[in-house]
Amino acid sequence: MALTEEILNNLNQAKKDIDEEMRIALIGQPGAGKSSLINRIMGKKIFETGVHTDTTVEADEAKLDKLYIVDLPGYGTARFPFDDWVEQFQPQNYDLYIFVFAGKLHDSDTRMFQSLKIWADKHGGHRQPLFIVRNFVDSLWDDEKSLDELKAEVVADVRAKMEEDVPVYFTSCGRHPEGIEELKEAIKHADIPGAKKSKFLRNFRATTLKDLADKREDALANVKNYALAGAVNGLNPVPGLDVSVDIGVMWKMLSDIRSSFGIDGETEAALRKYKVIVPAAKNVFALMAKESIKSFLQKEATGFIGKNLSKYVPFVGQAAAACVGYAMTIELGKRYVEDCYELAVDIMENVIANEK
Ligand SMILES: Nc1nc2c(ncn2[C@@H]2O[C@H](COP(=O)(O)OP(=O)(O)O)[C@@H](O)[C@H]2O)c(=O)[nH]1
Ligand SMILES: [Mg+2]
Repeated sequence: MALTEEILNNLNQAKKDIDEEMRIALIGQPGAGKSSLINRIMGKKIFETGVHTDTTVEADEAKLDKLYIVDLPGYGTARFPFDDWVEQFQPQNYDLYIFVFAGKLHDSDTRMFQSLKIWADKHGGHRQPLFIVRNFVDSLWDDEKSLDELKAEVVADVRAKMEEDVPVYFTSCGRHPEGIEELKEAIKHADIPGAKKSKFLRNFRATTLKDLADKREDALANVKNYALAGAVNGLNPVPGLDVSVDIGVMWKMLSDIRSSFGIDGETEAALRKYKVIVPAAKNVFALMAKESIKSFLQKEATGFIGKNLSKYVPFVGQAAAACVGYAMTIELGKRYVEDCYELAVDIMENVIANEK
C-alpha cells in the first residue's frame, strides 16, 4: 500500500516508541521508605508500606502499562552480600534509579554508587539517572545542630562517597509530606529518552496544575504515534466514506489520554453533583465507548474531508483513505487532549477551592 512519505518515514519509530518500556528501580534498605516514597510520587498506591518480611528477599514489582517499578531488596546484608545481589537482581538493567536512605550510608552503598558508573561505561557511557533521596527528614534532628547543618553533613557524606557533586533530595513521607514535588519535578526532567519518559508522565497521578500542563504536552506529542499505527492498520472503512481508520487504535488513544488525566467512569458519576460543568466534559464522556467513536467519525468525516480535500488529491483509493484516517486521528487526538486537560484543570481547581 502506498502511503505518504511522512507516514512511512515515521512508522518504525512510532512503533518503537509505543512499545518502549520504562523501568524504574528503587534501591535502599528495608524501612528507608522506598514504598511510601514511590506511592507519593506516583500519587497512588503502588506498594504496601510498612511490610518488611518478603521485601528483604524478593523484588517487589509493579507494572502500570509500560512502566515497571521494581522495589529491589536491600544489599550488603547477610542474605545478600553486594555481589550476590547484583548477580540475582541484575540492577544494571534499569532506566532510572531512586536510592532512598534514612540513616548513615554504608560501605555497600559506596559500592553501589561506584557500580552505577561502571555499568554506564558498559552502556556506551550514558549513565542512567540516579536520584539520591534522604527520606525521614522529619526525624533529622540534633540538639546541637540546625537542620541546615545536618542536611549539609548528609550532602557532604553523599558527595564524598559518590566522588561527585550530585544533588541530594530531602523528603518526608510522614505526617507532613515534604520534598515530594521537587523530586517529582526532577524525575520529569530526567535525562532519558522521551519515549521512556512518556511512560512515567502518563502513569503518575497529577496533583498540581503544573503536572496537568506537563501531561498535556506529553499527550499531544504522543498523538502522532497512534495516528501512524492506525493509518497502517486502517482496514476498517467508515461506511459511506472514503476513510480507513483503525477504530481500535483510536479507542486506545482516547482511553490512554483519559487515563493520563485520571478521568474514568467514576469521574463522570462524581461530576454529577456539580451544577456547572465545563463544556469539555461533554466531549470527553461522549467518546468513552467504541461505538460512539464510529458514529462520531460518520458525523465528522464529511466535514473534515471537505475542509482538507486539497491535501489528499494526489492520493487515490486505499492510500487516500489511510491518509485521511491518519489526519483525522491526529485531529481527534489533539482535540481530546485539550478537552481532557480542560476538564482535569476544572476538577483540580474545584477540589482545591472546596478544600479551602
Ligand atoms: N516519620 C516518617 N515515617 C515514614 C517516612 N517514610 C516512610 N515512613 C514509614 O516508615 C515505614 C516503612 O516505610 P516503607 O515505605 O514501607 O519502607 P520500605 O521498606 O523502604 O519500602 C512505614 O510505616 C512508613 O509509614 C518518613 O519520611 N517519615
Ligand atoms: Mg517496601
